[in-house]
Amino acid sequence: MPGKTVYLGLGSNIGEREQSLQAAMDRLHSRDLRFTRLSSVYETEPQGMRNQRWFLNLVAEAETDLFPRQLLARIVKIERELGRRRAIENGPRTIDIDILFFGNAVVHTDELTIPHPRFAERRFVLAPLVELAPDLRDPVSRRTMRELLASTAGQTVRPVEFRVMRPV
Ligand code: PH2
Ligand code: MG
Ligand code: MG
Repeated sequence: MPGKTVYLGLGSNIGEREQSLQAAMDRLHSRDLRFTRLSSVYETEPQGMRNQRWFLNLVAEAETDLFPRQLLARIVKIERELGRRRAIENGPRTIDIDILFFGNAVVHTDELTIPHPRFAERRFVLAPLVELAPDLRDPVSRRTMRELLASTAGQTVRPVEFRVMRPV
């Protein structure tokens, strides 16, 4: 079964950032969440709360048979296992895993908003997304990732050599 195509955004700015990204990918991968492609890893200037270490960010594409709530439950469990403490909004974290898109679904519940509510203003999401899916359209605004990237500026993101290996 092909399932739905989802895009996940991963970020880390505490501890061994490379290791946290790889560990999160390894734990997420499963028979019902199959990674197909990964973007480069970027070192990115912190947004929201600026006085913290720079992040490593990447975007992963996967096929899934899960429902959005099931995927979220799995993500929260893995964030906890990797030492994530939910303290300060936009503050430092060992690992953050965000659902950016879930097929063309638009979801608004207390626990979950899809597409991710702030993706369109974040270069640390759009730069890696454009690598994978430049023509993907936001189901809400109908704009492509390439168009949205062009309208964000003044946020430094730079690809680094380190690559996360796709779990198989
Ligand atoms: N995540 C945030 C807030 N700010 N900045 C960067 N560069 N990368 C992130 O992943 C990030 C952020 C909240 O999740
Ligand atoms: Mg998050
Ligand atoms: Mg986030």
